[in-house]
Amino acid sequence: MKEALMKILAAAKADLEQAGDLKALEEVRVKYLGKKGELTAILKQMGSLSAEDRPVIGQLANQVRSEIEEEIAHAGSHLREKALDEKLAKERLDITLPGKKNPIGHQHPLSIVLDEIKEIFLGMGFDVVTGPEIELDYYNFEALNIPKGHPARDTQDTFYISDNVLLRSQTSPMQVRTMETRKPPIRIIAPGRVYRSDAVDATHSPMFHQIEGMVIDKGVTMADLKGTLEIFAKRLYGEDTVVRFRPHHFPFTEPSAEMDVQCFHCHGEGCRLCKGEGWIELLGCGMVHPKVLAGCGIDPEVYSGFALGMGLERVAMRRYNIDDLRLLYDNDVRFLEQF
Ligand code: 2U9
Repeated sequence: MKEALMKILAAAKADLEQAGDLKALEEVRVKYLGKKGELTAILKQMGSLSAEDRPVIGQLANQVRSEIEEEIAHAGSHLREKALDEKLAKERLDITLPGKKNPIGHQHPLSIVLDEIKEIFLGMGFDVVTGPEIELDYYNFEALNIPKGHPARDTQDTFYISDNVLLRSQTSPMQVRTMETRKPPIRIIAPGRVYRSDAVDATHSPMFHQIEGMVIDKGVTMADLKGTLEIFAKRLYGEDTVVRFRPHHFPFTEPSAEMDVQCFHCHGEGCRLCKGEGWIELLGCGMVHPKVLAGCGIDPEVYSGFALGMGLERVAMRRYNIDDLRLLYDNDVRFLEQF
């Protein structure tokens, strides 16, 4: 029994020498001191010893257990220190390295321009109204003085879902809905997506964005229209912007006009940028047709108003000199991150 105890002590020390990490150390502890360990097995045989050998062997066995436990404790503190050093070495943070740049998003150019336009009108006391993109024929055409069979319906190549339900081809329906629900004075802009059955090319898309506006009150005149829209153009393109109004026709406004801004590159002389015109079209506008007012329950004898409409893509493309509409919808980060 004595020789066996000495052998176990030597073997345990040898195994502890080989234990390279805390997991191996625990295996050595279990091998010798565990319930089924080699030293535990010896201690279980103590009962078979004579009365005179038992105390001697018992004392020796306890000495061997204590020595193995001390060796394990020593090896454990060494291995824990080694593990900590390895961890610190692995997780060493070189504070001289440049910080990791978290890529931040960019606003889409259409959103940048839309926010600017909204801010200008909000600054003039307008509200922003939004509404359904799937609309009734009534709000998209009839209420705008465009009865069934009117040629304006064809030119707009509208997406019909049924006889009376369609994808709105302009945001005008929101103005009709607002006139039905609010009493004048009304000052609103209606931005949003509109849909027309156009083949996709550098200047056309079946989905694009419009911003329309409307002012309804007592005594509103063409002078108010011109003054408001000139201020809008100056705030959008700069205080030295020059505008002009050309007579036009829309079924929902009378008189109607189109407003151009003088080419900021050639100041009206004509150049490549403005295709030799000297002027660049910005929006359409006009005095709200009396039939449209009446159709919405607003007495044209008491109230008058003006309306406007512009294409958001056109403004953005001109602002950023983008020559292909499709770039605005491709979601190509190489394009979008420039804004
Ligand atoms: C109501 C009454 C009048 C909205 C208007 C325009 C002129 C106009 C086009 C600009 C480019 C549409 O995106 S575009 O193709 N729009 O020129 N829109 S006046 O007039 C209204 C709207 C609603 C009840």
